[in-house]
Amino acid sequence: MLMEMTRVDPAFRADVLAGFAMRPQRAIPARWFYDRQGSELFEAITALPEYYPTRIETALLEAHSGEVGRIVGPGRAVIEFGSGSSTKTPHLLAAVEPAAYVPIDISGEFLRESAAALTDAFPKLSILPLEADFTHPLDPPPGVASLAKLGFFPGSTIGNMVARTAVNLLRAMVETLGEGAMLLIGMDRVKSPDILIPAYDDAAGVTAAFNLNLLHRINRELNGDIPVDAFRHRAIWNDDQARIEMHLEALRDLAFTIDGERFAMAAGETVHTENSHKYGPRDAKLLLRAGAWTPIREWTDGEDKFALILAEARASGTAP
Ligand code: AVJ
Repeated sequence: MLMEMTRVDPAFRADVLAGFAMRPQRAIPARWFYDRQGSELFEAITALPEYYPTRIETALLEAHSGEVGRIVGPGRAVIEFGSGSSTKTPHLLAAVEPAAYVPIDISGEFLRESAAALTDAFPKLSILPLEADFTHPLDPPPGVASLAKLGFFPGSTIGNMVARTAVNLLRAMVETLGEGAMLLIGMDRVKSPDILIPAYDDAAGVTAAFNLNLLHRINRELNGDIPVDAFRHRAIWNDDQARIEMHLEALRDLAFTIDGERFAMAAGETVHTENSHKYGPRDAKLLLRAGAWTPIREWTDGEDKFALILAEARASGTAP
């Protein structure tokens, strides 16, 4: 039988080996969650009763895409950063009437399937998927060079970055999207840990499976022998940094190898696998301004759980 061999991704290998060796806190960047299984588990998370962000953001897009369309006007290229399954995108595309749609995602197979599904819904739209890590600077496809751009960065993915990385990315987006660019971004609000913790530690254990899949992925792709059953998922509210942290905690003293390198962890030690920063109304706008975007309109749900913000790439003026 023919086995499909997964080539080793050198960036994944480097981040995992460095991450397990990191002191005082072991940490692996959250983008490595999204292999095929991880992308599917994330889709399952978005349907959980405890995970409110996707439902609220989708409802905000349903309710307000028309207004977004009136502000930004037709004929732009919509560039979506971290498109995943693109489930929220149809509302926006229908209202904005873009000339082209460029979904960017790190999970290529997933990206192409989602793009194909959108082609059926928007047969006349030029869809140009880009398999890339959008945290690095990138060039939009040559076909959209002359079009004004609308960046679309939903899901509060910006929350996965610490402030300085988020600001660097927002500034890189100004460069990527060019003259006259606008950005529609979703940002999750600060709220009670009684709501936040269950959203990241659901009763059905889907988020736990999503977090633990990272260890399975390491075993699959980097020839690891991590005893995955000896870890448990943890979701912690870090109030000082206004973020949910996900960790994988060793349940006993452990030893394992990854690509021939040996690691040991003591019972209770964790690997930090994700940050999900939350933003108050002023925090959100300050972050955008620091990233060279001027907020021009904001929509939230009745309970102010999640915000959708439209910004444009122009200086806010006034004194230096
Ligand atoms: C990728 C930012 C949408 O931080 O809420 C969901 C990922 N992690 N549950 C988030 C995630 C655990 C998620 N986003």
